Order: sequence, then C-alpha cells, then structure tokens
Amino acid sequence: MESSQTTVMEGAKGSETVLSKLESAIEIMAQNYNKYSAKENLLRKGGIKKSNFKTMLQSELSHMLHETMKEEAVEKLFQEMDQDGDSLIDFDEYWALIGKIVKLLARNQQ
Ligand SMILES: [Ca+2]
Repeated sequence: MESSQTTVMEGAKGSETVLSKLESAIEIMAQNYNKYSAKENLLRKGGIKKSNFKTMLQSELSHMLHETMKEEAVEKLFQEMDQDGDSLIDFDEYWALIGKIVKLLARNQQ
C-alpha cells in the first residue's frame, strides 16, 4: 500500500507530467473534498460539515444537482449521504455522492 501510494504521488507531482482527463478529474475531486472538509488531509479523520456541504453544492454542483438553494433538499441529501450519522461527510461518503451524481446523470441521459 505504501509503495503504490508513493508511485502515484511521484507521477502526479512531476512538473513535466501532463495528466489525462481522468487523472485531472480525480485530482480535482480530491482537492474539492479538501477544500470543504474540516481537515486538510483526506486521509485524516474529518469531513465536510453541513454548512460547508451546502456551500459546496451551491458553488460546485448547481448545474448537475437541482434544488441546491432549497434548505430542505440540502438537508435531505446530507442525511442521505451521512451514512454513519456523525454529521460529517467523510471521504467515502463524499465519494458516494460523486457516484450518486454520475448515476443520476446516466439516468437522465437515457
Ligand atoms: Ca459521516
């Protein structure tokens, strides 16, 4: 595990490295989590609290998610994504949100 992480970081950190679209997307999704999470490092315990979750939906996801301005809809989504009920969206729960959005998009495109 340690060595594979190191390999990933070396590739991603190189100044000459041009990331693929997918790699860029992964990096952006991780940076976005860190931006709204209470802790800066996604491997540490922490997560996105509700007020930041709301800001994130409104600032970053308003084209893909509707009703991000509605308090009730934000509350409902937060409860749904907060699987362990600790009032924080941790990285795994955040990742599940990304998956949920992808599925919603796929369904809408049918
Ligand atoms: Ca949680």
